[in-house]
Amino acid sequence: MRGNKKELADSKDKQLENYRAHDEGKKMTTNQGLRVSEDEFSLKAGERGPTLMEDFHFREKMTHFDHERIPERVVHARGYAAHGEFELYESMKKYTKAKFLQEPGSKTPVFVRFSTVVGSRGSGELARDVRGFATKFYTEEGNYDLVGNNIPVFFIQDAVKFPDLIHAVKPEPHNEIPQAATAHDTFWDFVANNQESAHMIMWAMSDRAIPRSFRMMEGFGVHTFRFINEDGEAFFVKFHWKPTLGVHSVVWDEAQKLNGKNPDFHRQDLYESIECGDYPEYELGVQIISEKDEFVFDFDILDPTKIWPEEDVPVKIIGKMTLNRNVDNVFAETEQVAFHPGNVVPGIDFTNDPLLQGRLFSYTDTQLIRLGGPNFHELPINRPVCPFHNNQRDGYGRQTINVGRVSYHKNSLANNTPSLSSVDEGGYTHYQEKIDGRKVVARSDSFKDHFSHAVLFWNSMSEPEKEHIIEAFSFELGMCKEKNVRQQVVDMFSNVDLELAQRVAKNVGVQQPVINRGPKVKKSSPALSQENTVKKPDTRKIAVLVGERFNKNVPVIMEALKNIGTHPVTVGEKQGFIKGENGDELEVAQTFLTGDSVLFDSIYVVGGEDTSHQFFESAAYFINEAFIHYKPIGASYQGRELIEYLNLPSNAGIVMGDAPSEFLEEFIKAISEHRFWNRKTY
Ligand code: HDD
Repeated sequence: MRGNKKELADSKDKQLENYRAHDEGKKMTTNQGLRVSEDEFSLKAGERGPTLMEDFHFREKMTHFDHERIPERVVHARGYAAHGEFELYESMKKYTKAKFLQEPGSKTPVFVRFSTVVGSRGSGELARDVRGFATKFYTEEGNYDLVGNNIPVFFIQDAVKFPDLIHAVKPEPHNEIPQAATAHDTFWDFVANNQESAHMIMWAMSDRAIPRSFRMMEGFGVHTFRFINEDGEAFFVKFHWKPTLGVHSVVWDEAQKLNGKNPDFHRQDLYESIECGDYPEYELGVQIISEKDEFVFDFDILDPTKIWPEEDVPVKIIGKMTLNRNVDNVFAETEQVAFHPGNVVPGIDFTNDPLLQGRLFSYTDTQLIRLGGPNFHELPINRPVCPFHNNQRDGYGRQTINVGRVSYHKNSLANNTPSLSSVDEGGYTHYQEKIDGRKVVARSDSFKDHFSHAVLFWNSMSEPEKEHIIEAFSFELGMCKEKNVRQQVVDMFSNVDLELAQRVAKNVGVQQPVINRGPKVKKSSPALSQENTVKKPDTRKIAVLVGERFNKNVPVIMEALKNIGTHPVTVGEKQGFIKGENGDELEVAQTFLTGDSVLFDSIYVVGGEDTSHQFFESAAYFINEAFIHYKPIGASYQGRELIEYLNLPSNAGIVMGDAPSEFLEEFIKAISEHRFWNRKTY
């Protein structure tokens, strides 16, 4: 397809329309198209007799049901996805010939699946875990998949260790405990004995591993890839997704509670944001290093446990992805989508990163078992939007009807078609990197420094972020039963920072290390700290705690909050309508039973003149929770009395006021701040 811009942007949606079935208002039939007259009672020999084999409708319905499940992904089983488009800001012609990166303003349809790594398909979404961030670009030259994570480095350097890593992190095999958690002995035993994981562990213990929303996390291609331009010149490249809402997280206590209050918190947030038009946006950035600079850094640029500090290699923003459509059917799209880091287009190629090289095998292999055969590329969600022709044939579930008798290359019966494409015609050619070496089972010496970037990360954290990391280590190791494992990990991280290791040691009852044998790194990278992220109030959810005879300004303030793009939600004692002092009505959207402070970014307490003691008790619980989670709290009218009565130990992030415009100005500033780490909570 070599269509115009608009056609390309809509091409995936149009293609999917051919496969959509609209069942509503239709007659029920069997899968053979036979109209069904009864779907409640099976065919029996007598009213109270046994069901008969000849009831083909029963057999078909039951058989299909019995086979509804497919194996979940061996990792990243719990995920959620959406459609969208990628728009290019600036041509990348200088670096790559990839067609979708040539013309500013061009739009490419995308499908993005976010996921946790460790848990099963039904697990809670607020696990402390890496998040998958996989994007399929349906380009006119074929599908390009950027299969990344929200953390820019990985646990291991060579793919051959991936099964070991995953065996260690998954629930322990003798009792299948714990679900969706790294806080257990086998994982930390792996870490201590595979110290290349040090840098990634620092990220996993940081707030990055408990994101507030899929909409508020970065994405990274992790590996170093290659760009190749029309002239055959190559560049090393790393990919970044930067959310326009900034990078934000929840606190660990909140994450654990959220898993109970709403284990679907992240998917619901994504789904509802798209439904209400708060489309998630991420800018695409690239870091580029020319081939001649391959060896100028003090780390190996192919090592997937290293970052390219943004201050040294700036991230060039080249386009924006907007997610603007939810799927129609989660199984058909989200579950059956098959990503593969090896799905590339001309102008994008691999490097010798041994982790990437191994991934190139694993993804097709896993789809074969998960999707039941080699034809998964024919599933609607996986089909490229450009035509595809080759001599591959048959296999389970084959849908394409290849016409003609020729299914081999070369041939004369079909004029030697499907024919090959020259480079000029868009034929893919692998970059001709010169390789000179012996076949060895080895790790390059340049991959052997495991701690410098872990220290760089630690140095870059703000004080509150450092505290959270210490708490996370203390929680995780605290859940390990083997003292020896706890001791090994503490000793390992004394190579990063002695105080970190000592404080964790104290918390988990092992000996405090006394020497830091790690690298002496003074450098920091401000881009790594969430303190320096974008802060704005947009799309934030505010619980408005409101009761009978509320102040007449409450609806006015709520309207103003809506107008600036936040989502105020009324929370009260009972569902239904309540009356204000001037007779105005407000509908209570959630009760103290169905809502909870952890489900909101902020709370606004207004109460009412006729609220019960019970209201005050429930509101006090909300306020206390929001307070210990460092959230902005606003209060007006009777709400102010309640806050004063509670006598909280700090007023950081607490905005009180009755005059709407002054109150709003301060409160909105507080909401943008997201959390008040300087709040004393005890
Ligand atoms: Fe992987 C899935 C990301 C290393 C083997 N991986 C998977 C998904 C993401 C990543 C986002 C879910 C895709 C989806 O939503 O369907 N994986 C990564 C990143 C890695 C990484 C960023 C390191 C930089 N993975 C990695 C290695 C191997 C695998 C080293 C094996 C050699 N990954 C798989 C897999 C999965 C997978 C087993 C499971 C389901 C699937 O592929 O489709 O093949």
